[in-house]
Amino acid sequence: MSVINKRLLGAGLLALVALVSQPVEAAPILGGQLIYTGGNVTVESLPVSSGFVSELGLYDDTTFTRLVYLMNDEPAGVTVTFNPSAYGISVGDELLFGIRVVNTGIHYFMGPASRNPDNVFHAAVDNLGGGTFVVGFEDLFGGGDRDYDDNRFRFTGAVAAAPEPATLSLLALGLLPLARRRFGRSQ
Ligand SMILES: [Ca+2]
Ligand SMILES: [Ca+2]
Repeated sequence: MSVINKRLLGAGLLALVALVSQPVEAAPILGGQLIYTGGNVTVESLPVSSGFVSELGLYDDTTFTRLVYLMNDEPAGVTVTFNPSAYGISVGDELLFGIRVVNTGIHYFMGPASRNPDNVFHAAVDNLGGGTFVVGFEDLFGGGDRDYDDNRFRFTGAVAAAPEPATLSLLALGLLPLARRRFGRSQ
């Protein structure tokens, strides 16, 4: 491996470390997902920005049926603590939260846009660090103004960020050519 390639690979690895160890000040991630780490999860309703009322629920990540109703989005400052394992969630499973907009009856989910009836992202995850996550939802079909603050909930406790597929694939794209070059030259 040339010195330059070694430097590039080193830079790539440093970037990887920086990305993995520095989620705290990142912008909210559209389509972000949460995973269960075992124990209780606490959720608190934060101030809303919407004319609609929505219900927050925990959903099954394969059938997208609601496992439990947790709370309405209003008023702010309401706290609910629950144990996801009581609803069949295992450690390492996705904690799939969604909303049911009471005014329209439509359910929207965290994670990929393809889960939603309009094929649009409906939730953004803000990793505040220290195991605290704020999830903001968009409550209009088609995404509306896409401000992702129509209702917001703060999660703490047995919850962690799922690896971000977009970040991982970008890293893979960046590092793969270096690896190819390295092995190509050694022959
Ligand atoms: Ca909105
Ligand atoms: Ca709004």
